Amino acid sequence: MDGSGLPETRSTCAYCGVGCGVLLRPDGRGGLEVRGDPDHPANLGRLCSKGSALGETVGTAHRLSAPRLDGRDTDWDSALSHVAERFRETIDQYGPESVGFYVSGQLLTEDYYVANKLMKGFIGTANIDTNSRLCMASSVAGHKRAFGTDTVPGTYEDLEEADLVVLTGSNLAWCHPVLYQRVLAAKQARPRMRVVVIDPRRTASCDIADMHLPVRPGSDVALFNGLLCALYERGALDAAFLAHVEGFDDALAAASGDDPAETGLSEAQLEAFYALWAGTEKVVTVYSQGVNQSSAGSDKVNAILNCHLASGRIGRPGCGPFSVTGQPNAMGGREVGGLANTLACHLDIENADHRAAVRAFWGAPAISDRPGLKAVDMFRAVETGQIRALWIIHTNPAVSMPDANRVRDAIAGCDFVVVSDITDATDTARLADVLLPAAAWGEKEGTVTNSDRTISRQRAALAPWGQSRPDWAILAEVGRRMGWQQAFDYAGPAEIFREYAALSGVAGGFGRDFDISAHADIADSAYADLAPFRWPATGARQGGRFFGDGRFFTESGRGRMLPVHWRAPVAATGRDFPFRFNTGRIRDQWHTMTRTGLSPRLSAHLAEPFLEIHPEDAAAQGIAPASLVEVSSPQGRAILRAWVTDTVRRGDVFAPMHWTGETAPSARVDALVAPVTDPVSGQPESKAAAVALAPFAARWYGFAVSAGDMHPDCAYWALAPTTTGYRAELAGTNTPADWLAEARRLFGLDETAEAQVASDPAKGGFRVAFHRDGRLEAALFVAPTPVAVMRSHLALLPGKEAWHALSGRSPADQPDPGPMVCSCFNVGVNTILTAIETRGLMSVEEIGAALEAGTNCGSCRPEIAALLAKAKPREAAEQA
Ligand SMILES: Nc1nc2c(c(=O)[nH]1)N[C@H]1C(S)=C(S)[C@@H](COP(=O)(O)OP(=O)(O)OC[C@H]3O[C@@H](n4cnc5c(=O)[nH]c(N)nc54)[C@H](O)[C@@H]3O)O[C@H]1N2
Ligand SMILES: Nc1nc2c(c(=O)[nH]1)N[C@H]1C(S)=C(S)[C@@H](COP(=O)(O)OP(=O)(O)OC[C@H]3O[C@@H](n4cnc5c(=O)[nH]c(N)nc54)[C@H](O)[C@@H]3O)O[C@H]1N2
Ligand code: SF4
Ligand SMILES: [Mo]
Repeated sequence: MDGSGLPETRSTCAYCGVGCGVLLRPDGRGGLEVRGDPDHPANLGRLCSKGSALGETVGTAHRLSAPRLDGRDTDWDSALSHVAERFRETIDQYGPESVGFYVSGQLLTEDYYVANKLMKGFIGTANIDTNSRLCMASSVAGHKRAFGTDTVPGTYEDLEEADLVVLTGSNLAWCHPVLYQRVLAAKQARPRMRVVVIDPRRTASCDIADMHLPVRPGSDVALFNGLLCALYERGALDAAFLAHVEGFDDALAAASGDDPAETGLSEAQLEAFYALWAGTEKVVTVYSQGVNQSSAGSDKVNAILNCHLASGRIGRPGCGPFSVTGQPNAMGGREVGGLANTLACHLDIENADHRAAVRAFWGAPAISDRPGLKAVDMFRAVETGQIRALWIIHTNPAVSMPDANRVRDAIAGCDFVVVSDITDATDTARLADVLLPAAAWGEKEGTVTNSDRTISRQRAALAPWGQSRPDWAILAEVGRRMGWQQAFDYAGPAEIFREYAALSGVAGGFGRDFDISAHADIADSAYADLAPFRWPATGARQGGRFFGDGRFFTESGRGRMLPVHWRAPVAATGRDFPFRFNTGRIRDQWHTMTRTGLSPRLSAHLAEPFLEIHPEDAAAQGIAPASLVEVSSPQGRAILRAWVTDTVRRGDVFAPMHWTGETAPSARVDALVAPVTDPVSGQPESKAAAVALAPFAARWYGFAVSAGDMHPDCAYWALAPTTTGYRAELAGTNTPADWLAEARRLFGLDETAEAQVASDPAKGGFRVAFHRDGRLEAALFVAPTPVAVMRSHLALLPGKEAWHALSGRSPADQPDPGPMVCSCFNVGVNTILTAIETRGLMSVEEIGAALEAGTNCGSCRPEIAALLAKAKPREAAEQA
């Protein structure tokens, strides 16, 4: 395909917890060609839009290439000595509790293992926490309460074999797209399969739903408590399985005290859901951040687990609760014990025998005997000065933590901050005293565990960028320089993996679930070739499901049902802050966009931060479609584009979490979120802030395209890459005195760029297009109301001869494709709508055949279906 002749390297996708296998081949230009691995059990060759675009996000000039100390490039030796000395000095002077690591579920297991060993065993404090606190902590807590360990009982095949798949607080279509496609394919093959989506919003996942329950935010416990009562009343409990379960009476008594009406659903909706669940033997309940990211997250998890335990719908094919993990190695991080309240290999920090065993295994001088600070408390301790040296690895907390402005200020005020990242262009990296260049995905080696306990290799297909080094190597070197030469003397990831597998055997000896000791002696060559496998992996046991046999990891050996009660989100909505602020993900961006945000095709799907708001709420607040909204909470404010839509409930609004100081500084949504946490798991309530809305009083709105960098300086801006350069949305409260001069400043263009101007001062309109050597350099469109120009057409023009650009429209012979729907084949809304109208296309398949849209990764199929649904009634009306 590429002529490079190089063999393909088998690896695993960099992004979500589905953990798809990929085949990588260098493209000879520093990038990679990426395709799905047909032999990987998670995806069998499929990839979603993000996985398909991985090649566009590697080997770019955005990379950090050398260590940096106080803003200046330095060598590794100086940087690492400095880090080791400052941590050592801080510990000597203020004790081990004065330092912290904040790491990530995107680290490879080997990286994570070294970080955890260094902190818990050698520095001797458990002040290591991870962004998994913002992600999986409630599932971990719920699992441990019910099962005695943090175990995901089932496998992906269960989602295909189930007769009922319930998605609660999961937008699987956008966040676990390949798993979603597996469900979709199973449903097409077996039409009696039912899908229920429980989500306050009507999401893309509802495309395959037989039932959508738009619950009141935070009310899942009431819903599942109602289900438990319904299972009891309908005789749908499993008496034989209940013999292996304790706590049933208390759980049922608690459940019967809750009123399912708290969900805001009608009697009929509740009855239909309960009847379907009770009447179906094979049920899988998939849950994700709508469950975890809640001040009642752990109780939500246990309310779900209660129903599966009581009905015996667990650990058998097609049955079970299923917590889908977000990050590529969220599971691996939990397994190594990377959370502040876990130890290693599912051993418990509070258990003296476990501690002694791990300490002996590591030959460690110390072992932390109590949980460390969980993320929110950790940054609070940074703020108060209790933590004086902080190392942030593979995460961007200045954006993703609740109360993000306060967290950003706390990091800025910390005595000593080390950040390991692949780029310096992040809100957090900008605050570092020492910035360390990490080797990125595609350049480093290790393992990850996906949502169904499958451990796969990530492998390198490219040399590390510049001087960058793998995270494990950076951590191990600091460990050695702090004086623990032998404990951190690793030759490579294979050696770390062997040690880790051996330690898991120690855990297995304590009867823990996580045991991969079959690999404790794995040779380097076997590690290099390691094929995906599901844990456990011991001499006696390989993979499989847990708990179908009624054996659990609690002290009694029985599963545990918990009495839980519904409670409302902590931030009360009321007169001052009447709206419920929900946040989450969009299809084509990954978190803080440091990688997906580099891809023009991924950025074309949704190029700007937005706020979904119900039409009646928008009307009542005087918010016009496509205008800007000012959103405020007691913590902060944001400015977002209004997306008026009835997919949200009245009173709820939704905004994506992705935009940052780098891409849209006034759209950092975590600036609005209160640092409220679940009392058991410490996970923040990221989806239920209380906010007020008001029209943003923009004096002018702008849209710009440019071949080169832009330097926006106004109240609102959002920047996105295009195939020709950049595009930006702009808005301001002050009108520049000289628009032409302002445009030259924005684009960094001097007088040598020829300006073509059209202005209408009376109406507040101004347009300028800059040309050089007959080619368009940049163009700016300004108006007193949201600018109406053909954005996707204009984005194609920079670098081309385009004297018509100033008109803001495409010439008749070049139709405007409209906003991007299919990012694999660059097919826009207008192209699809036109094809539906002029060619009479009736199905997603027909559109695929005609335009290719939706035929590669399939991530956009729900959107194509929605366009069809919209277009068809119109067609019917026209024919009538
Ligand atoms: N495209 C893309 N995919 C990703 C990621 C990404 O950044 N981009 N990130 C990955 C990561 S780390 C994670 S953790 C996963 C997250 O995957 P998901 O959890 O599926 O994603 P979210 O959009 O955060 O939230 C899911 C849904 O929860 C709903 N929700 C909010 N409040 C409630 C509630 O009270 N009850 C219920 N039942 N639902 C509620 C929201 O409306 C939202 O639709 O995605 C992973 N995959
Ligand atoms: N309001 C709100 N807030 C949320 C959420 C939400 O739904 N709503 N979701 C939460 C969840 S579930 C999650 S998981 C978090 C995610 O939030 P973060 O973890 O903060 O987001 P990322 O953008 O994934 O940050 C990863 C960082 O690692 C860098 N990086 C990439 N590769 C490497 C590497 O190989 N080594 C190193 N050292 N660095 C690398 C990237 O450039 C980037 O800066 O956000 C949480 N915050
Ligand atoms: S579903 Fe997409 S993002 Fe997730 S692992 Fe697979 S290809 Fe990567
Ligand atoms: Mo996550």
